[in-house]
Amino acid sequence: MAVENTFIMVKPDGVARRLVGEVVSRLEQKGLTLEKMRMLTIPAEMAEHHYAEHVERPFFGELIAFITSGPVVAMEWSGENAIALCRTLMGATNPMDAAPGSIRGDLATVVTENIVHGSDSPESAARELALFFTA
Ligand SMILES: Nc1nc2c(ncn2[C@@H]2O[C@H](COP(=O)(O)OP(=O)(O)OP(=O)(O)O)[C@@H](O)[C@H]2O)c(=O)[nH]1
Ligand SMILES: [Mg+2]
Repeated sequence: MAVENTFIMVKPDGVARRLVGEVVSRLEQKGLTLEKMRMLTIPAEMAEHHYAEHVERPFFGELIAFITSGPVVAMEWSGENAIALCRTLMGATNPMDAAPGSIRGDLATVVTENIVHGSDSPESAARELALFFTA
């Protein structure tokens, strides 16, 4: 058990569908702590840095176009095991596989528009928090 900080983002579809409060509420009710919050429209170059691990994937262009298509809400959350806990609350990447009760399982239908992003490791969390909160 260790207190972790993680980067969570409500993607453009979640903002457009007025689900920011729903996402924040679920993480707060779980017992996690909201540390920072920032609304922005991500510039293309920043999006390419954020998703650099996916640059070779066939859906990279679609991913960048989508994540830059409107405002997002970027957040830092903390708590015991916050990284894995947030991934569990988010549900599987593809909403078709995401369990009912999870954010994606309850609220999303297609893989590109899956409402939230969450860091997948301590290294990703440090990199993503630096990208969004110290730039
Ligand atoms: N169109 C398409 N998009 C995909 C596919 N796989 C992943 N994505 C998108 O790319 C994002 C990043 O993929 P991953 O990092 O593997 O998934 P993830 O960690 O659950 O999602 P993030 O929290 O957004 O990083 C996903 O959230 C999806 O929106 C795919 O096969 N097709
Ligand atoms: Mg990921």
